[in-house]
Amino acid sequence: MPTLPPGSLTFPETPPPDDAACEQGRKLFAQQIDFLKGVVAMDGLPAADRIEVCFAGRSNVGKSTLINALTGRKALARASNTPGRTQEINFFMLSDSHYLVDLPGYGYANAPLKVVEKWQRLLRAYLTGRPSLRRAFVLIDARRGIKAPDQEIMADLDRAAVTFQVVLTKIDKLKAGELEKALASVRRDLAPHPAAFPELILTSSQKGDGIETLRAVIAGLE
Ligand SMILES: Nc1nc2c(ncn2[C@@H]2O[C@H](COP(=O)(O)OP(=O)(O)OP(=O)(O)O)[C@@H](O)[C@H]2O)c(=O)[nH]1
Ligand SMILES: [Mg+2]
Repeated sequence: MPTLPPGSLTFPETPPPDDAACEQGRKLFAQQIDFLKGVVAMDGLPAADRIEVCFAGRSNVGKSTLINALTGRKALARASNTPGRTQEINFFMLSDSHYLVDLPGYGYANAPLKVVEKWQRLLRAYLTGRPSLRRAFVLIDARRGIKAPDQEIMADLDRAAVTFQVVLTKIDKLKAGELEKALASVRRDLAPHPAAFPELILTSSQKGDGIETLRAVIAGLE
């Protein structure tokens, strides 16, 4: 690991939004939000005509739960303890300006191989070939850190030059010392990725940490 000059910190936490940014995020997410459709093939994608962000990550990392927390809706996106719950690319329309996209998880070995391969192909095609995708949020379970399947997705995003931002999930499950350790390993693992947005968002959908920040970040995308 390269040594850094004192005081410099790669991949710092996204600073809390100022009042104006906070209000912008709150307003955006207070608007009408509806499920549009579940997509199983690239030709089923809606027109790429608005700002789009997606939530990618290993199965069970908390993608659907995070979308519910952002929108303040308990069961907008289907979440569950059963890995592999989200099996389609689910589009949610936020006002008429944004799409939020809930993706099927990767790294889930418990489904038939053919099915897994199909999702995987679709996921990659979407992540690397969607012109309106402004940012991919790659969710990482704070307890687990970045694993091989995450690295593969990140490498795809690097090659396609799609900016991705890491969102740590379930930070409520960590003690303060554990969080520091988790952050250090995530920072180290992200360093080689040119497409990684240089800030991290720490979240707990359960406790609400980071939700305001993430709303403001999404609202700030152009
Ligand atoms: N403690 C805690 N649990 C969480 C948090 N976020 C999600 N969970 C739990 O993690 C489990 C998986 O959440 P989901 O949102 O379904 O995960 P997913 O990434 O959408 O999973 P797939 O659709 O299978 O890929 C559920 O039991 C959630 O309640 C969090 O911030 N804190
Ligand atoms: Mg899901």
